[in-house]
Amino acid sequence: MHICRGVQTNSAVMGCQELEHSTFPFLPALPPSAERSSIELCCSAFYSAGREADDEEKIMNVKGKVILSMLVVSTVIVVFWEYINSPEGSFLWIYHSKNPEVGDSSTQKGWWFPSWFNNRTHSYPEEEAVDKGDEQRKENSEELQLSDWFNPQKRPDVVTVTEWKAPVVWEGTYNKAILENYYARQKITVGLTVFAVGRYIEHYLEEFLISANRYFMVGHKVIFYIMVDDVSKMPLIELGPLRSFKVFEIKPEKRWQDISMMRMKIIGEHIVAHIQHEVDFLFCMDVDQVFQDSFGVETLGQSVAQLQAWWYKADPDEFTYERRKESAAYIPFGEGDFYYHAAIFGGTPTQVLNITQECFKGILQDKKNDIEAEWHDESHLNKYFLLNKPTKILSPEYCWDYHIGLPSDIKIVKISWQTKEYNLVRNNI
Ligand code: 5GW
Ligand code: MN
Repeated sequence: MHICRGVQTNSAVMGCQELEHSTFPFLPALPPSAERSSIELCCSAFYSAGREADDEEKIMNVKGKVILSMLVVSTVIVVFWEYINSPEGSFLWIYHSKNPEVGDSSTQKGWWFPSWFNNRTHSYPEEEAVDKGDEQRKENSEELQLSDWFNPQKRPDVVTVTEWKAPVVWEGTYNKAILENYYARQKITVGLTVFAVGRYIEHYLEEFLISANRYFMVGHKVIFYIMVDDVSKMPLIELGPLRSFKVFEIKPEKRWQDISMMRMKIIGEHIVAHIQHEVDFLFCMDVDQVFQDSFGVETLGQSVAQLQAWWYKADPDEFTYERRKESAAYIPFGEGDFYYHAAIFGGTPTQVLNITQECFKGILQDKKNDIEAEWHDESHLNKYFLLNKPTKILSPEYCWDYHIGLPSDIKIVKISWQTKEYNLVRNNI
């Protein structure tokens, strides 16, 4: 099973080609005129046979017609067979074979985007209880259940399952071998977006990419999407064989708050324009951090949130959520599950698109109302995940700040924060 992008489109095109190839080669032999010309040749050689030859010509004509109608019938059967075996069971695949150009048009999104994602046979091992209605998934014998790879009892010291039954992935809770085997068979591609604007390029980007090359989704195809304001400053980095990168130049925002917030808009645009066709899962990360250890397939899921290292033990009423009612990011006291860190979030391209679009809507609404959430995009992300619960949560081991120290909860640090040198990196703005 291959959860490849555009499977739908490819199989539709192939279906079309196979059909043409199976019928077309017979066509030159088909036309009655061709039959007749061979019969005429025959007649000129044996004209003395006269009437008999005439009869024979009629018989041959009938034969030709029979062969022709058999071919028509078989063509109809082949077309019908393709029809009932096409994934949609519909002639719509003819339209799917056109690769639609992606733009801002929401009407276009409306008809092809959902069908493309809904028709995959891929299942998400963290979602045993969720999404049971999908017949295709049930039929899939390869389906991996949460209990196949996740054992929350291995870490009784920490919260490993949320109220909505999503796993919180801590070191020791997951079976790496089973997960690796499962995702290797699916030949997944994982994307990773990272922004580096202004001094963040020379300060953080190289270390981030070198470490990501070494530790992010080792053994799987990875595409780094690197957004910079000055392509000429891109560090030269040699990537491993399964890794590639795409660099995009973005225009810098005037206000620093906007650099961070505009990421939501830009990520969404890139998902729609190309990322959705290129990857099965996507992560979005801050650049001011470094991979320290394996950040692997145990982190993959439909929508993935990161616990903020400073707050993972705190009471929700202490969280630095946006507390002003006027903001779209408002979360009242008494509500909230966790404080999520905007430095890492991810999921399937559709889910990440939804995350970024909803957060950006909140940001725009706040701008209209002349208010800015306390922690900018992070406040909006926390509001989003309160309303749309993540299907998987990563423990603070996945994004640790060594300034906290190293409590016994933290077994293996997978990514660590860079020291905040705001005076060095932000004084340009
Ligand atoms: C600059 C000044 C203030 C806040 C952010 C920036 C900034 C952020 C910038 O000048 N250039 C830049 O590329 N960024 C991107 O936004 C980086 O990917 C960065 O990791 C991300 C979030 O900004 P951070 O990391 O400074 O925010 P915190 O919440 O980690 O302190
Ligand atoms: Mn950061």
